[in-house]
Amino acid sequence: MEKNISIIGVPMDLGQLRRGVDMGPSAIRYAGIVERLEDLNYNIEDLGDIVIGRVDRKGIQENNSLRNLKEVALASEKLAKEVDNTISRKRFPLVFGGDHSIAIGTLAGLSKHYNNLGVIWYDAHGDLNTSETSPSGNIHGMPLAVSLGIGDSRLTELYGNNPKIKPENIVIIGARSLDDGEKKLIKELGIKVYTMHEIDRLGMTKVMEESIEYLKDRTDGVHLSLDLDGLDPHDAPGVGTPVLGGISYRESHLAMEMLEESKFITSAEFVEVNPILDDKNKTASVAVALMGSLFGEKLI
Ligand code: HAR
Ligand code: MN
Ligand code: MN
Ligand code: MN
Repeated sequence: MEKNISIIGVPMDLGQLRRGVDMGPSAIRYAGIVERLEDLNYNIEDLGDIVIGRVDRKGIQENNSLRNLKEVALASEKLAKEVDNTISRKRFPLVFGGDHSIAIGTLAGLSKHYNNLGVIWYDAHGDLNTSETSPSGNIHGMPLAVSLGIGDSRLTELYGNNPKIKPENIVIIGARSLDDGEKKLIKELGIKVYTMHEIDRLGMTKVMEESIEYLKDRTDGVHLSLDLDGLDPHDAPGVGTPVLGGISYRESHLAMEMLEESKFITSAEFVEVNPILDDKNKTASVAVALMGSLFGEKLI
């Protein structure tokens, strides 16, 4: 793992309807991420937070098929630039959300540096909706589709080349709430998915072994996009769209440890931490603990 890490906060809450997820980056910092990584001998630079435009409450409540599109697109551009610069400076971008719409910007920035960027999408959801298939109009349910070049051009074409990633370079882990349009897209594009069924059936060890094997030779960098709702709500209650029957805390540590051993993760983001819905900052603490494992913390 690159020993120089740059933290980028993205206090974005416009990709969905639950207030409070904009406080995610603060909650993660408050849970001690900088000290945790410094203790592992990383050089940490905190770039602060991307400025998110405000919309009036009416704009948020409006039943739009792409809610708050303008502000989400603007923030994505800013984030893309910051991520792009970070890689250019040979540092590891570590992005804190914010709702998952921010992955549009992260992946756009990363795409300037890789021809075959791998993506591990650790999530209860597929985030493969478009304005046509979305049941909610919430952009946080769309970032993976957008990055594949599918969806509104104001999102797919931001920050240059389109598409940003290829379907064969994606692995989704933890899915258990997929909309019909998402299932259809997964089949059409042949995206590799480990739903909770496969995790139950094979165990996390095998799931990670297979995922690493699958991505290892076909990619020139691998981004981890970890939505805290991939975990079971018992372990990560502070998320806007919890889904029962998720990945456990220990299984998640195992996954992070195996990714650390693989040595192929080149960027990461931890999203959907909502301290307002949380139980004493538990979810941010879980995020920090998982980052500990991802960056090489050992139990002994
Ligand atoms: N699939 C639903 C939608 O599009 C719910 C998406 C919830 N998304 C997240 N990100 N929390 O994974 O609205
Ligand atoms: Mn210390
Ligand atoms: Mn998500
Ligand atoms: Mn999710």
